[in-house]
Amino acid sequence: MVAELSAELIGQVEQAAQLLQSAKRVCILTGAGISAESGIPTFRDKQTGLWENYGVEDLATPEAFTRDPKLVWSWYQWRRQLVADKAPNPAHHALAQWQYHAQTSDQTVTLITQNVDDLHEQAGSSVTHLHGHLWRDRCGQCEIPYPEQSSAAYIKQDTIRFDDKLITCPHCDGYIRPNIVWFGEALPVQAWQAAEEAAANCDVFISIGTSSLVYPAAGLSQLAKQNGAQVIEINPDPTPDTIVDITFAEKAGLILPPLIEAITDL
Ligand code: BV8
Ligand code: ZN
Repeated sequence: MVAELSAELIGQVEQAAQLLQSAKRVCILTGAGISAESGIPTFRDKQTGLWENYGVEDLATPEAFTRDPKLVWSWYQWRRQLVADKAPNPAHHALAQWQYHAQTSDQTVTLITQNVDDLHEQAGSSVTHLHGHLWRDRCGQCEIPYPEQSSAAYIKQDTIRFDDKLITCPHCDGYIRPNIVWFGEALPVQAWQAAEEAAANCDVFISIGTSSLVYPAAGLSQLAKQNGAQVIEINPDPTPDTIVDITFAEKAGLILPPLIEAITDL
């Protein structure tokens, strides 16, 4: 893996590995960019096909669902179909390997994601979802999980349907919607508290594959910095996150495997 890196990048990986190896608490925040190499388009990518004339902000809001539930539900069914056959990439696997290695060390590696796909779980990571789960539904009115048994441990129902027929809640006359945090909606309290605690108390904060544009998630690196953490960013494109100490302007799938190898081998 390291063979693909330039001498400069190898030096940066070694510098970051030294920092991370001695860190007691690490907080990682991932965004859509970590799933890009698995073939899942990011939010920055232009929408395609049927959806090319819609912006995420036109569809991922409670107002859009109230106005046109069928349109919004169809968009999520289309996204589920798009994501269903995608697999974790080397970046997901590297993070899961690091968490596994940390179990027998005195290091805590907390993974927080903005993503609604389950590729971190598929790679074996334990992860906190700030913006919900693409594979979970709930009633848009009484908020009961649908189907009810899916509210327990995270299971990806094998009986996922992709048709875009609206489903009415068995308990009230509300429509079933994805259990996802839309723009203008509050984040799940426990998930947000876990993210704030991890960011405020970490020695190193790593931001991977996020444009750092959406709040409150985008404020976590600032919170970490204010509490004395070093901040590392892995993103091929520049972001407005100006408090970064080490920037890898590269793809996560290229940087994370050698970085985790360097940390766990040290
Ligand atoms: C809230 C689920 C308050 C949906 C998402 C006006 C009205 C209301 C609210 C607001 C407002 N103005 C501002 C706000 C706040 C708003 C916000 O921040 N808006 C933005 C647009 C300014 N935030 C909210 O509304 C949040 N809620 O504030 O509630 C409240 C409080 C109490 C009570 C009631 C209300 C909720 C925000 C969550 C929205 N849901 N996702 C779905 O998936 O359908 S957001 C969605 O976009 C993602 O989850 C993520 O969080 C966000 C940004 O996406 P990224 O993950 O960063 O992906 P992106 O495509 O942007 O970037 C990818 C990056 O990867 C790029 O930089 C690229 O260069 C890089 N990359 C590409 N390839 C690779 C790579 N990196 C590494 N390796 C690669 N190979
Ligand atoms: Zn209901």
